[in-house]
Amino acid sequence: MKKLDGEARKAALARLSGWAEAQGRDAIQKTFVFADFNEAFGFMSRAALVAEKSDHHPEWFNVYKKVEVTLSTHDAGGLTERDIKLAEAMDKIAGR
Ligand code: H2B
Repeated sequence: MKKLDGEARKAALARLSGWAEAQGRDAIQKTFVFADFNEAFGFMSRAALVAEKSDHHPEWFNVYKKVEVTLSTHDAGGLTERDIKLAEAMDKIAGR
């Protein structure tokens, strides 16, 4: 999988909303805030199934109703289309 750069990268990032480029590494990040822990963990459970099925996994940190997500393709050493796809799936699962 090829790292996204140039115009392809710009176009890919433009497809997403609420995701920002990480500082100091080639990755994207978003913080999801839910109503409570049950909603947050439900999101994580559904996202985990998508991640496992597509063999592409998030880096994430959960505290109560907040889930901080970082996406990067480790095998490629940076951002690829696989991260954009997972970001879109997570937005859909979270309903935003
Ligand atoms: N997830 C992410 N985010 N990046 C990867 O490069 C990656 C992964 N590689 N999940 C997969 C698993 C790889 O390690 C396995 C062996 O297919």
